[in-house]
Amino acid sequence: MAKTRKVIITCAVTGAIHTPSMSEYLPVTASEIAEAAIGAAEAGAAVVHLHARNPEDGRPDQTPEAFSPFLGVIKQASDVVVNITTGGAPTMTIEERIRPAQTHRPEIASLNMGSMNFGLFPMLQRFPNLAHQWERDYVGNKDIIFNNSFGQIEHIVTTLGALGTRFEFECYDTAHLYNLKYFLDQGLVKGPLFIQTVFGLMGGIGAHPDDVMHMKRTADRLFGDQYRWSVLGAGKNQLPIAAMAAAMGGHVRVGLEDSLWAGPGQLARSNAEQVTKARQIIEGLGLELASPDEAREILDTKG
Ligand code: KMH
Ligand code: ZN
Repeated sequence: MAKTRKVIITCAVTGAIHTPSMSEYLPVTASEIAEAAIGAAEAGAAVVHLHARNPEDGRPDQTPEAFSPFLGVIKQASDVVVNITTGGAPTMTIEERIRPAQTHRPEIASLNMGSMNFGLFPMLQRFPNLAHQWERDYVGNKDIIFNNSFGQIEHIVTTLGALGTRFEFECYDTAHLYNLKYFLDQGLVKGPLFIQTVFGLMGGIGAHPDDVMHMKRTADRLFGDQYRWSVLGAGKNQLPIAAMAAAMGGHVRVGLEDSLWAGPGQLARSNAEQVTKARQIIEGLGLELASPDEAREILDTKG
């Protein structure tokens, strides 16, 4: 009998883009982040992508110490694959961004494959009543450039690669796939590459089905069978993009980092709620969820 294809759900539980006033369900404290990650794993996520926040006001916090309390709790409770951000927040320096992964040596770290404008400001129209001034300054900033130069990318792959960390290569446009191809050709990264194609963020590629097809075709042409394809749709695009990719052989990422929503005008009450919705789509297509150990095998995290 043919084996059923296994689909990896990654859950990005809090991120650095959404702010606490946008949703009371956004995890902020270490215990909220731990609870959200464990809940997502119990609902079917094989990988959790993690950022930390200052518990006082919810600001992104990229100190290694901010990650320690929830990493310990998650490890105790679950065998979920841990993925630590090196993106941090687009306002942080590369040295700040790399430190949590350098310190905690996760199985996976995110790696953003190119610089781009980061247009958070349209969100201000949807959330005019942000409680903190820092939130208004951050979201309202029209000059955010997400800096990921070739030198910075090389610094991350060599520093973290030497520690045995594998990468979630975040590609927000086709140029980022070509950048990744350069690093592959130079022998600085090795397959299977876990490529997270990102759709619908202002500054990156759109979220039209043609955009998804174009990214996939380009990745197929550049990487053949040397990559594992996953998708992330921002905001309302989250589940439609997940459904498309799951049907086309991809893996999916959900979580409150990428979308606060469970449906039109309906805030997701937890990360687990979004994982459950993705799971229903995947299982409805006759596919199976990958367990954490199956994800390790698919992504070759053990090298
Ligand atoms: N917020 C996502 C669109 C990172 O943490 O390295 C991208 C992200 C970046 O997850
Ligand atoms: Zn992230």
